[in-house]
Amino acid sequence: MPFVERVFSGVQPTGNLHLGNYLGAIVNFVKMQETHNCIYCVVDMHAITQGIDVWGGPAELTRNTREVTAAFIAAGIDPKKHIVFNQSQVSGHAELAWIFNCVARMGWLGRMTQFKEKAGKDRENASVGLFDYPVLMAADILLYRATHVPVGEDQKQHLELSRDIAQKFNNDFGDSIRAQGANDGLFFPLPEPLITGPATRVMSLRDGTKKMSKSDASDNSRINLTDDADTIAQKIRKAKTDPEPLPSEEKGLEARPEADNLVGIFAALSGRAKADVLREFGGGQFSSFKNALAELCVTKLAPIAGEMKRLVADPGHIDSILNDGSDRARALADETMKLSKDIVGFIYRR
Ligand code: AQP
Repeated sequence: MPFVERVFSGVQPTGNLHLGNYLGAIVNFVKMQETHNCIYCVVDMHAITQGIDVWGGPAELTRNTREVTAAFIAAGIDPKKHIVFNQSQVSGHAELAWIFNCVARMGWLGRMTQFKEKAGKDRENASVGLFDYPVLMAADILLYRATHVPVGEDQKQHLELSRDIAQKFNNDFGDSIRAQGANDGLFFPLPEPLITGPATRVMSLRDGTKKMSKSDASDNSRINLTDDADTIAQKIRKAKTDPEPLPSEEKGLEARPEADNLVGIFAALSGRAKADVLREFGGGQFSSFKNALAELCVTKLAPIAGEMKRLVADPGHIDSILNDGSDRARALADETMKLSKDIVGFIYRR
């Protein structure tokens, strides 16, 4: 069965969006619009998998859902040509996740490093939802039979699990799928991760070995998309570096994670190669490079922050975008759910 190429990806409304989310995911979301039909989802059901202290409670979830939607649009996603919606408005995500819960194996989920990191030592106290997060993610993607998923490097393992689930479903229900007329027995595509660009893993400004993250206790570890110019400049000035000047060649960044990260951010924001950035700044002190980086960050992020502010001031408009996107997503999802129910053998009102 040839699959129509379709892009799906999501972002959790769990707090301040940061430069890592922007460079690792949203920039690629914008680019993919030129070549594919795209579905971009604010994954509010994923957001509640951690403790309420992490996602902030109902009012915060609503506010963050609108803010992520605003970030998508401010960054250049067109919600009329493509689909922008919030996950909880389309019940197919939860329904397909249940079927996949019965396809995925405990051992597969037990190997997920993100669960181990997020649950920490107190695994007994982690929510069942946090453990099951990658199954819901597989359902998000496969509900639209999406073929391509732009994500940051940290999501690679979850994407591999989505492929395993799709493959096992196709195998387990092969006869039923063939009986439906799909003679090669493939109902779900094996979605391909698109982990591209020079900043697939943006690291913390305080520790070049840790990824930049919304949940880091230190706000100085990340540049938030809504930070003002002074805050951005201050965070970059304070960013951890080492005492050596910048190298003139990329090889010189090896074993210097903080320098490598800052050069990578500069390269990604300016659309230049790291080697090119080092040709300009190599041999110089960090202070002048940091000034140029701060200026670049402000130039690129200030218009997005300004537009986000304008958009969130009108929640009714954002909600109408999400409602319209959800209606269009639901039409596609319902189709997949009907076929999936036929394949599994569930009776439903036709
Ligand atoms: N540091 C990063 N570098 C590159 N890409 C990143 N992404 C996240 N952090 C980085 C990518 O952003 C997309 C949306 O991420 P998410 O909000 O759905 O999930 P997350 O990984 O939980 O984000 P955070 O910011 O790291 O949150 P916490 O602190 O909760 O762990 C994904 O494509 C992700 O790869």
